[in-house]
Amino acid sequence: MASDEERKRRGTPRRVHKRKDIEKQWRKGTGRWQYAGEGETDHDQLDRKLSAPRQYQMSSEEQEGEALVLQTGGPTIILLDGENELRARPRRSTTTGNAGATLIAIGDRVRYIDVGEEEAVITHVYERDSFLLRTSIRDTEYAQVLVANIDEVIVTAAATDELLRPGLIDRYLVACAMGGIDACICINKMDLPDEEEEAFISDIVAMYADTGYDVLLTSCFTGEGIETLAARVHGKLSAFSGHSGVGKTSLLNALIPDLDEKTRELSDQSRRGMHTTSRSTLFPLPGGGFLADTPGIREFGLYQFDPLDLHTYYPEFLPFADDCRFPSCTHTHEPGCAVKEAVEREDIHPLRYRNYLQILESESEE
Ligand SMILES: Nc1nc2c(ncn2[C@@H]2O[C@H](COP(=O)(O)OP(=O)(O)OP(=O)(O)O)[C@@H](O)[C@H]2O)c(=O)[nH]1
Ligand SMILES: [Mg+2]
Ligand SMILES: [Zn+2]
Repeated sequence: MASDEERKRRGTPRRVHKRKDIEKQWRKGTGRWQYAGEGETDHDQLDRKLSAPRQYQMSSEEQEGEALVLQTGGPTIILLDGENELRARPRRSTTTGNAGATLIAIGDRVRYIDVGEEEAVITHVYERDSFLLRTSIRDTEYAQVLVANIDEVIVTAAATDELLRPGLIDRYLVACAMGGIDACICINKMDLPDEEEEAFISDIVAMYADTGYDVLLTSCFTGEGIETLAARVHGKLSAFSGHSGVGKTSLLNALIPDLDEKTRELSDQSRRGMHTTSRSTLFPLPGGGFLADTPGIREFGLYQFDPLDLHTYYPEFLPFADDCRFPSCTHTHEPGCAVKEAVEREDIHPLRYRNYLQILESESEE
């Protein structure tokens, strides 16, 4: 429910409790104010209408076509029929089947009208089957859809101390699971680690493989794993997502000959936090399918996070969670916690448990 202040701003009346005199007074007034009776008041109805996605009415069937959104975060580009592309813009009356802040994301299916001069106007955005959402860590009210309707997100990291952060990988995996998208993991720059680092990486690979995630190891420099990656994305809609500098754009260039997207210059390597890719783009793959490049993300908040749900996104916790003494166990401090016991026996990888605790802690700070 909206706060009183917010209602004042929107001009929505304050909720009035059911009382006979008020009810009568309203009935004398305009129909709009009539009391709705049990359960829902007119105010509730109005609130519901305001927060519901706008309904779509097709303007004219011959005039409109369907398209796939290929690019956002610069000019919006839509793909019409598998070949032709148009620059597109939403109009003020664009309707959507989706609640939430992001009107158009890559992977969205839309209806459009060709308005000439190689421009299109988007009239409607279809409801999304799945989406990858992120919020700003500081402002968790506001969610951004990074990609929509994607078959698989390739959570990308790199084989260096700084860029192999299982904590961030876990956040991505949880966000994908929350949004209904399959995920796999790609560790790039496998030409870099020495023997000792390789042992650490093998441990991480085994940890994720044990929980059921596929892990691909790649190098854009030696070509290691590129064919496996190509087979993985063939014919699907996939997206790279991960920290800036892990080599998402480089991988894309390796998979799509002649693409030549801009990657970070070697001399810029030390400039931390510099993002080379600033827009999200879906590129057609040579053998069929699409692959998205997205801007690197350093911080990643989870939208509508419920601490009691987090363990459901850790598949290897589930068999133990049933045996916890308390049904609402958060697996942090509770006595008789079977998850914690499993961590002690190393039936659950301690690093995964540490990531779980970190996500819980950071998402509970407000
Ligand atoms: N050693 C090594 N370096 C790589 C590899 N792949 C990419 N790089 C380098 O890593 C740097 C970052 O690569 P990008 O492809 O720009 O990384 P990105 O993930 O697209 O970064 P953002 O666009 O900022 O999110 C570049 O200097 C690449 O040349 C690799 O397999 N091995
Ligand atoms: Mg990039
Ligand atoms: Zn527990």
